[in-house]
Amino acid sequence: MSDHQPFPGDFLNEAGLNRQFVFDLRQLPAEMLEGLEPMPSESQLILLGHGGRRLWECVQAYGITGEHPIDDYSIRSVERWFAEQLPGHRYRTLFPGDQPIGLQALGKLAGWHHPSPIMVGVDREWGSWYAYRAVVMADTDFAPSVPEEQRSPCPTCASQPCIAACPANALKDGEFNLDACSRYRLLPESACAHGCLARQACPVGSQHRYEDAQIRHSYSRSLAVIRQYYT
Ligand code: B12
Ligand code: SF4
Ligand code: SF4
Repeated sequence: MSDHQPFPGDFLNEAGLNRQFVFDLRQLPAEMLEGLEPMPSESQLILLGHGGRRLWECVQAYGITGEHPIDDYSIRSVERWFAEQLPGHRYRTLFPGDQPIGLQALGKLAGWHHPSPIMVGVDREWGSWYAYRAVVMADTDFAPSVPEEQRSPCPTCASQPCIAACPANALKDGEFNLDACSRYRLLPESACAHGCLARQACPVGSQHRYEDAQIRHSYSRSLAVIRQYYT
């Protein structure tokens, strides 16, 4: 029998934070912990993500408005999770926050991130329809998670429809051309101002494709960041 405390995952699944991974701090490479300065009582790093549509439904139901509704909702959900399911435990939310954290690098260690021509990670089950929502350092004692393997669909995707679907040819030379993508997205009549045609063309996990409103919301945010880079 394990001595670890049970992981209260049902609450998170219900809240739309349905991808969860527990790292023991001592199993993480030192460079992942740089600048995070764990306190002696902190023993684990918990990575929370979402896959599919439920998170956005929860955000809408929660009625959060403002510039960062998904981040705000994720922070509140983590607060509620600790208050209701893990009373007495101490934690720090590292992301969302000001701390720079390589989420895809962390996702790689968890077996979530698999590189793809579109740069957004793509997974056999979720396709590209997942993202990283929170990273928490805590004094918990959950059983460390085991990374899932062989979940990348790209190596066996013979026709690679994502590449041909990009009107800016940003994926064509085996390297993502962020400049070509960004310039195309900024054009007045761009077909990609509020969504990515290459991402939509990927057949993997299409049943988990976000609602149009979520796609529009997220791409409007990245477009605003790109606009700042280019002005
Ligand atoms: C800066 C950033 C951007 C910048 C540029 C990326 C860049 N090359 O600098 C911009 C604003 C363009 C961007 C856009 C998007 N992003 Co972004 N972005 C980030 C952010 C905040 C930091 C990345 C970084 O600089 N890491 C540090 C450096 C040192 O790491 P790195 O190892 O050198 O680079 C890694 C990534 O940056 C990635 N990468 C490199 N170039 C590009 C280009 C793009 C477009 C993307 C998505 C990734 C990417 O490849 C490396 C693999 O590990 C991460 C969140 C995070 N904190 O990690 C999200 C993140 C990578 N973005 C994400 C997403 C979803 C998007 C968008 C699809 C959002 C949207 N719906 O509009 C768009 C892409 C659409 C498009 N074609 O424009 C997700 C990816 C989720 C996944 N499943 O993998 C992340 C992880 C955020 C999250 N909370 O989950 N993004
Ligand atoms: S279309 Fe194929 S190569 Fe492109 S992201 Fe999807 S699985 Fe990967
Ligand atoms: S947003 Fe448009 S231009 Fe950029 S990679 Fe996707 S399809 Fe290509």
